[in-house]
Amino acid sequence: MDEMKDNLTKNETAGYDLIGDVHGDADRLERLLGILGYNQNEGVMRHPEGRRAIFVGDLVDRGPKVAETLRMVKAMVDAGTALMTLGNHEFNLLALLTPDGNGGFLRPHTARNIKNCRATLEAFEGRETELRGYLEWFRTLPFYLDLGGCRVIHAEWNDELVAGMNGRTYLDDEFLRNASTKGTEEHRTVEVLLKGSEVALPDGATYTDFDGTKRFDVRICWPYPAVGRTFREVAFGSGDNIPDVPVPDEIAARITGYGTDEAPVFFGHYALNDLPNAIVAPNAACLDHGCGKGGMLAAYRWNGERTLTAGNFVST
Ligand SMILES: [Mn+2]
Repeated sequence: MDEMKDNLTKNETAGYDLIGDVHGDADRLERLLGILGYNQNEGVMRHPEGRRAIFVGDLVDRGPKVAETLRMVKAMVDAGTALMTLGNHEFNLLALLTPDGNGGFLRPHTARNIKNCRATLEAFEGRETELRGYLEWFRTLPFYLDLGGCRVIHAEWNDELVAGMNGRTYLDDEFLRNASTKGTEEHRTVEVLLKGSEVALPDGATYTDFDGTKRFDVRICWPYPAVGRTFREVAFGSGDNIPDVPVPDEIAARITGYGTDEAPVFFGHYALNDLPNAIVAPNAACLDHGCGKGGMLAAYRWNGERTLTAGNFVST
């Protein structure tokens, strides 16, 4: 018990409920918050004991109720009953709708880019001003949360890149522009923190992911060092189709793993809908269980523990 208390900051003794990617499923979110003990009070979901919900990002796209999801979560953040980090889907939407100053947008309006945001764009058809308000809100959200006793990031925690942010935010126009431009440090930072490290398979090898999409890269299970392991072993998610050949040393050397002595880290993004829970390391858990892709919405009730436990997962 003492260890648990030590790991909660003084004003956060009530604990946190960390919530995975919602992707527009407002009904499931309301149900999950209900299971976690939150209830509606003056239009805002609140926990009677003062626990706070922490969203790992990706509220938008895919689901049937994107607008309702944003309304519910923003109300919680505004009232101080929740915190949120930005996901790659919010970042992409922001870039898609931010003019580049040359008649285009920071994220080009290709058919594929538009398709990825379709559910959100349709949800706000005729209500563009309201959507613009949410985009402004996204820009105020952090890249990551370091809450002392635990950390939250959308995809991958990387000490060096987090330190390299040096206090910059999405409100910085130049940051936003550079982050949308391949080859810049800002682009690399956003790619890793919000989408996670990927490595190319050797010699044109491919595999088919859960979506049926042919992939040339694998998403790396970054909490573990990659040295001495195969592509199948280092990949996130179901890997039977992934070639079981060693990751070349020069690539593996970049994936050093998440320190076993570090504070627990919570993330989303990887849609691990084939796992009952996703404590990938004693101090690292993935909360994206495929909500909006036919999977579940998951949460972890954190009370200050350094070693995560399956019994604290809740999903619906
Ligand atoms: Mn994501």
